[in-house]
Amino acid sequence: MPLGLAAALSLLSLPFAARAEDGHQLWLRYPSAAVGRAGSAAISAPDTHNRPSLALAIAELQRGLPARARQGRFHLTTPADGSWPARYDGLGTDGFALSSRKLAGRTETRIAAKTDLGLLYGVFHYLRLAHSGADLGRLDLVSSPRIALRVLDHWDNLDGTVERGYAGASIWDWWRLPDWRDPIYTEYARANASVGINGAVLNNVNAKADSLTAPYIAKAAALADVFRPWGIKVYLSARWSAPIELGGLKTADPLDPAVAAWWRAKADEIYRAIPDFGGFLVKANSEGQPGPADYHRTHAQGANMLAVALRPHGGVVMWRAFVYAHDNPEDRAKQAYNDFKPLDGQFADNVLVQVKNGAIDFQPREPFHPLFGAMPRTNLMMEFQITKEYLGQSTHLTYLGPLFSEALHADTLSKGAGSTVARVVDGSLDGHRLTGIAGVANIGANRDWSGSIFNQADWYAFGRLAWDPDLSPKAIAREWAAQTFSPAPKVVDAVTAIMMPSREAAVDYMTPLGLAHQMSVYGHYGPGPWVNTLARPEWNPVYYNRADAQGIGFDRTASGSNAIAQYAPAIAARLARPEATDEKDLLWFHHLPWTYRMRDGATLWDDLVRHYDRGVAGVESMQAQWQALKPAMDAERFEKTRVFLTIQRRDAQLWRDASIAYWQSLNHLPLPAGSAQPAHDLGWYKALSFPYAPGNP
Ligand code: GCW
Repeated sequence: MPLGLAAALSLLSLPFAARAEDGHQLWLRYPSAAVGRAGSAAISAPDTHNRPSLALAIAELQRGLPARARQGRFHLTTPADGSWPARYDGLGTDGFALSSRKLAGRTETRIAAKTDLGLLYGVFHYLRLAHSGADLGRLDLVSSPRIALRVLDHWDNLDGTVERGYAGASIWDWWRLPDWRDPIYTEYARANASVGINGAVLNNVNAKADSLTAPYIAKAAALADVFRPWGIKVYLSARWSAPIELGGLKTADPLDPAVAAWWRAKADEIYRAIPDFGGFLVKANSEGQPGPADYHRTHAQGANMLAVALRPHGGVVMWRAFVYAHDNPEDRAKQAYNDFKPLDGQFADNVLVQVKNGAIDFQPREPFHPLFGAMPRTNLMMEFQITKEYLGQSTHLTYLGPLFSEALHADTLSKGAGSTVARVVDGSLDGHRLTGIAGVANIGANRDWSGSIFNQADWYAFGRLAWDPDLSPKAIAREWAAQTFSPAPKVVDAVTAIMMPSREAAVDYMTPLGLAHQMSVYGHYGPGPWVNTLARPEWNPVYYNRADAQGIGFDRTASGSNAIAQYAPAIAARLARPEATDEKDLLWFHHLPWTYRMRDGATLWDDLVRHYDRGVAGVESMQAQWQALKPAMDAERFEKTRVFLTIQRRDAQLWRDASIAYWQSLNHLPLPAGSAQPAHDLGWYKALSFPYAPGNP
């Protein structure tokens, strides 16, 4: 091709690339209309020699500065570079300060941090404000992360599939690593750094031992090299039985000296390749995974043995509390507490026990996990699920900010009022320094990363809440909407109005009033409240709904499983009485007659139906609001979301109708006035089959 033509084509391709609104740019779009292109801005910063994070901070600032800020002057400083204002001495590691003032008609902006990574976070925050329409001329803020380890857990398998992944294949190209470092790894790290995420567990907790072999350590090391300047450490899920599978040992007993020695040598080997390796995540004695209980050892004995191997290198063990056993007849919701609570105080100080937000499994709504507040002498970290296994996966618009925030703000009352889950997790309640929060990633190889445009908001919100659990989910939605679509107040208001009630709508059409785990056998997507055929009792929806001719709900009071006794006495006393229980959680804790009177006088049955109706109506209203946004949206992202909302509307109706048809087959009650009969009989819903639904293991 003649040179001139090539040059012309490459010029042409630029605007096209910039115009493709497929969502790949996430919230970091820096739309060309808003970003000044005229030369570089005046940035004074220390020499970037050997300071890769600082170099990234400067490059990011140049890249993202909006036109309106380009004429200003920017100063980036750390204490090492002199001119450090004493009032910033209290900044935490990785925290930053932003200040600006007008000087002779020009805005002077200072970004100060104790570390280069802090500067990078400061730059990202400045750009977040800049692209959300904030006044940049009078900034004065300091911000430090409340939680030390802010981690994404990837349930990515070595064959490229993702367990519970709804956004395509894994982005880790294990086969071509470590040689080929796909540019997507840099984009991934940049997106994470922009919201303060500083760790990534690369492989599924249902782990293969192969991840710990030399070739795979080299692959993980290549990723670690890419992530390092962005402040992101890599971690690996460790398969408990690796000493047997890889080391040829006869046992994986944590008290066997040969087993401990194997893990020490393995840790040493990993740290030779990855000097800042974060540590291990472990799913043990859960859903068929091996673990220390196979040798009659406790979770603490298991975790501590690994902790010893990692300690010389500064690594941590994230030990999951998601355990329940097929041969344990106890209420599944009680089992993790029963196993872990007695171990409080026994875990090494470089162990974090990773607890899901609720005691069952990432349901649309769960009361907070009773382990929070019950293990004051243990580092407890939070595990959220960003990938929406139970909340409509990639198609339903169900913004998770309110779910995360609700869990973080639940009050455990363990040390009196204000003992929130957030204060357990950030260490302030019990004086812990090693703190962490994990989100099961919703990232895959789809162009839009998360399977839908709006699912990106859940990744974003996780990062923002991990930094500061007190941020309001609404403020986060506004920030995200402004950066993702447009800072125009009309757009931000309308997008936020769609997002904020969306999770409650899903609760209403899927599992209202404290119901849980009612999905079909096909990939945890559609309804199946009648299912009673799965191998383990607690895998079946009927285990959770306990519905019959007389009533519905799981009695977790003293007359039932007494799970309420796992909460602080004042909470347990409240939960003992249905009338004192929040109606949102009613059927989680109580088995009640269909005729039970709700607070507003309606029967439980009528109210339940009303919730299903409200859920469907909620989706209809989201559809209408989205439609009204059409003129303000690019065609591509508008259309994708429009179609997904159509799917969601259809699914919401299906959830409502199938559930009501099943309950009616038991209680034979008429629907309240104004509620329509399900379109089909129960047999029709039961016959639906979706054997290839995505995300199945
Ligand atoms: O929610 C369940 C999922 C499993 C998952 C498990 C866990 C990784 O259905 O796919 O396995 O939880 O959290 O370990």
